[in-house]
Amino acid sequence: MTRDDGARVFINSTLVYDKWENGTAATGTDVQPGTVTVTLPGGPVPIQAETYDQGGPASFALYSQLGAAAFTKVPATAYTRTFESLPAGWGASTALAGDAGAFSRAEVTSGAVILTDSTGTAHTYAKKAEGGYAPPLGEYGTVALDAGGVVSFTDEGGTIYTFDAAGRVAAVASPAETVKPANPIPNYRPGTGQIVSIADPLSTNGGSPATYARTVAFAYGGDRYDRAGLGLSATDSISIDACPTRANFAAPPVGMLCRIVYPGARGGVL
Ligand SMILES: [Ca+2]
Repeated sequence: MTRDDGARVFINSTLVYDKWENGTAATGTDVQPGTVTVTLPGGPVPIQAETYDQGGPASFALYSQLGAAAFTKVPATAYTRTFESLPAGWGASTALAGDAGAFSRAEVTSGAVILTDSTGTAHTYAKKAEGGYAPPLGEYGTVALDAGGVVSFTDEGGTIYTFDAAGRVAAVASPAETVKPANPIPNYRPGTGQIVSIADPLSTNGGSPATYARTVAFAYGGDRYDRAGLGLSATDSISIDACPTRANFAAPPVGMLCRIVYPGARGGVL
């Protein structure tokens, strides 16, 4: 840590750094090793960091060390962000959201289930004293939790969203699909819930698993070609960014939508 003044840090709900006191450690790194050992399960874990300032300058930074390597400040890219594909103030067209991709995340709190749609708007379903959840004013969806706390949500049109344990969309089922399977098929990136492609079900090759000739692909800041699914050809390098940074421009923020590839496009450098 560097801190000015007090700081404490919890990793996976365990207090691992505890200097809730006045003082500065703005130059160099204040190490408090051996206080607590936390075994990390792999994958994202919650980090809670608290700080206060009693006066004068104020600063706060978290460092990590791998083996005997030098301490390095934990980069912003190491943190899992709440999924947000578009900047504030931007909206998603049907091509990005679609009827089948309107909700991207579910969060269970002690008093409510909060659903986030593809525009970043939160829909709070408050827990009722008699059981179940009350929809927000003007909405008529139904939220249910299974024994493991996994959320399923049925919107007013009958579309059923199932979320995984981390709150990301796991499956979307539309009632019309059983009659006339023509709805676009969204494909989500595991772990983040970002939509990576939307396929036209009528362009299926009939295989199992099926592949689709007509697919719109989405790439996000930080993606490489091999992750973005942008239709590589043999001459493309997977080591280049899906959204290359042009001279005099800043790189797209990590996780932010930066490229949409329509059917027939060839993967290549922008
Ligand atoms: Ca201070």
